[in-house]
Amino acid sequence: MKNVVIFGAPGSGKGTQSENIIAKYNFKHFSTGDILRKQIAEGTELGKIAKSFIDEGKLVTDELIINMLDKELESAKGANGVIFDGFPRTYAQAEALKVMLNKRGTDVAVMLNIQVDEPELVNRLLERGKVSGRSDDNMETITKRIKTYNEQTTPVIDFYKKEGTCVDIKGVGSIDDIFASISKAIDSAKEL
Ligand code: B4P
Repeated sequence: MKNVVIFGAPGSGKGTQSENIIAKYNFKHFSTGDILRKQIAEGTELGKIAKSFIDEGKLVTDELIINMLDKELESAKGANGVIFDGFPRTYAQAEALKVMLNKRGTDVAVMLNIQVDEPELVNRLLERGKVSGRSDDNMETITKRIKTYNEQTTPVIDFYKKEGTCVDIKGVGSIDDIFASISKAIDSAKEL
């Protein structure tokens, strides 16, 4: 089994490249952003709480996210691999993911650190905002999301560097070229 963490700033292409990974490797996909947006659309209690954080460009609390993912992980039994998209987003989430996977006899095989400069991130998210209808794809919230990423999410890179599983991926260029680098990193990662 290969557990893949796809990591990067908002708009770095995590969702886009996850679709390519699913098409090629048939891995199970957990996008915490997608799960939260589904909860919001269904008007659940979790969705109501999550919306207030997301619209402010803030992270939903670690406790809510970790409990949510621990439950979702039950459906990954027997999968060839799992993509964690948008999770972990804090050091505490990275530690919790290791515990969750270790108790199931596995671990993260590779962390793909997709690197994109800030002006390009802003451009992409503003473009997406024209069609996505997402309440967080506007200039004010995008600026807050990037600040949150720089302050709270970048320490996750150190976690995986220490684990020896972080692979830097140049995230600017054609989607196919970026995916070629990602495939190489996944193919080189050890099955766990
Ligand atoms: P997410 O849904 O994870 O969203 P994201 O980071 O904005 O998007 P992503 O990087 O997937 O970008 P995409 O591929 O679409 O999170 C939303 C919110 O949920 C967070 O802000 C937070 O509040 C909350 N949340 C989620 N997970 C959480 C957690 N673990 N803990 C706490 N809170 C959490 O790409 C963007 C655009 O770029 C697309 O339009 C795409 O077409 C384009 N694009 C992609 N690759 C390109 C390329 N190579 N060239 C040009 N354009 C490209």
